[in-house]
Amino acid sequence: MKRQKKIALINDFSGFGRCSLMVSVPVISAMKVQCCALPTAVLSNHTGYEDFFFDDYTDKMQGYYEKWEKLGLAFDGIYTGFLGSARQVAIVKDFIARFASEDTVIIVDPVMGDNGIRYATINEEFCTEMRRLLPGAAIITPNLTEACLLAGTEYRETGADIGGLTKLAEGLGELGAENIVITGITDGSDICDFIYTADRESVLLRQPCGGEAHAGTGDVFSSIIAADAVNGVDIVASVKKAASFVGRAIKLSHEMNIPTQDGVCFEELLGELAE
Ligand code: PXL
Repeated sequence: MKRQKKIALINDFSGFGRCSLMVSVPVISAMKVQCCALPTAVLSNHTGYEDFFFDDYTDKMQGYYEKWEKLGLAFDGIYTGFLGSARQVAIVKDFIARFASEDTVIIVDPVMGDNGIRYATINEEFCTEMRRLLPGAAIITPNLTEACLLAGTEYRETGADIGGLTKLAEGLGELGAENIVITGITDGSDICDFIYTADRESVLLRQPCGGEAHAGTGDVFSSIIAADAVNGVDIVASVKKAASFVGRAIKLSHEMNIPTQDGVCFEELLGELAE
């Protein structure tokens, strides 16, 4: 009998804008993996909009997951995304110490910025703290901006420069991450994803860019990676699947005139992930 896998999702709840938990829960559920959500913050909409309501959950998280501990919960995967404060890094580490077994896969999406710019709530201290989540992470999924912030190097659009990307990923490997997936690298009219595997092989995947960058695509991408990871899917195959799904979602969102801030209309394609 197949045992259904279970992931703890440590991420914010942004009511509008198709990102974080509002994306991860449907995507991972469609892939038949059970989702258990630990909110890091509650927002009316993501921070890419001019104004947003922001309720930081830093002081509530521990009391919340202590009840999970009382329930005796255990997880096949722990997937972390947007954190509401630098202090939450220590809280997430405590969560991992309490809930991860040897077999638990840790997936860290170090949500910090895009296009060389930090998100509104992310400061320098936060980036420094975030490095502490890399040891023990089986997979990390930074975009190029986040990879540079973690490595402490200046942001530079690398294009498909495998040498430069390998060097960047090596630095993140030295900080403790096992598989490093650098997402959404623009190279001319293509969009590339770079994988620096646990065996320290460099793999670059590319596809034609289907439209303008949309908010929340990193969350769709990492959610697919997380669901596959707990099911033991090979990382390169998983990145191919995630990149293809996100690419099609961007193309469809362009055709359906979805504003870029409002995320991608992944709902239209969700059924495909169940196959
Ligand atoms: O999609 C990344 C993300 C997640 N959560 C919040 C955000 C963003 C990006 O802007 O603001 C709250």
